[in-house]
Amino acid sequence: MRIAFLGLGIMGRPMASNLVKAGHEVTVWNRTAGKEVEGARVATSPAEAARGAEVVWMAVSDTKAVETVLFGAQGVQESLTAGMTIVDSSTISPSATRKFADRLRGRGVQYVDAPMTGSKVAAENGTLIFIVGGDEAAVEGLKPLFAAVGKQFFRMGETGKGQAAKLAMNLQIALIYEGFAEALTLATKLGVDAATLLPVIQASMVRSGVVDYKAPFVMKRDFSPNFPLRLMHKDIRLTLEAAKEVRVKLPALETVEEIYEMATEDGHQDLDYAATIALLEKWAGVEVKGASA
Ligand code: NA7
Repeated sequence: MRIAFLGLGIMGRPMASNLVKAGHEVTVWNRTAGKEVEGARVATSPAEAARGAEVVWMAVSDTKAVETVLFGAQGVQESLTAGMTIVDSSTISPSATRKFADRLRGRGVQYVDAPMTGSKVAAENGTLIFIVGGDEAAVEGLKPLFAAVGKQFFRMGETGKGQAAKLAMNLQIALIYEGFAEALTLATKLGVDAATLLPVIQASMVRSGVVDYKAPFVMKRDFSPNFPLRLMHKDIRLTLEAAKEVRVKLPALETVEEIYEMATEDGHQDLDYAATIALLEKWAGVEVKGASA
């Protein structure tokens, strides 16, 4: 397929690369020039990248970025053709997604929101999971592309529901990690080493995918960004906004949002969200020690 891939960040670049490896004809664009993908053509604007594409796939930071890429100067909307499918794998507002789709309705294009779960490593290995909203036939047509960059996709319903479900997923990731980080901090302060506690966690019902994934990084104190704190913070805020729109109260997430706010004030925004533990450690006056630390 002819694909325009817009946004070559931590997630987008390996995704575009896997699409090339799967034999697709890929044109890439990134806001800041200089990022390339081997085997892909480079365009100088979203409009240029989208010209003649069957699928336009976005993986950019936030709602504003998606709006700019679609509707800004030299945006995708200048190159729409009937039959084109626009796929958005950024995590953005569900209600804004529906508005963007409405603005493009009537131009003969399909709009599919396909945010993903799995971070940098899954993007590199092609094992992402896509949480999808959009017309059933359009989603079906994307199957070979999802297979090239991911291991599974789940259709949640019409456009916007992929984003809604994604926020429900990240809410849990943020809260589960917060629980893990608080437990390690308290245990350390009470004199129990994290390295001693971890096997108990892993043997018990507390074990989770989040803990499996994050524990080795925490134990090595490797907070290089797999999923940057600033992006998890963005998702937490999006979740709270979406909840407010439907008058749902999320007290635990509201508290965790404050922790991300303070971690940002401490300058941790570009580290992995696992670095929120540093704030808990600062308050407790301890440092969680790993097995070999
Ligand atoms: P990164 O690594 O922070 O990359 C973000 C990308 O978005 C990067 O290509 C940016 O271009 C691009 N970006 C940011 N703002 C804009 C605007 N205003 N216009 C166009 N392009 C923009 O994020 P990830 O790859 O980890 O994540 C991408 C999405 O997937 C995000 O929603 C996550 O929550 C999930 P730059 O290189 O800075 O010029």
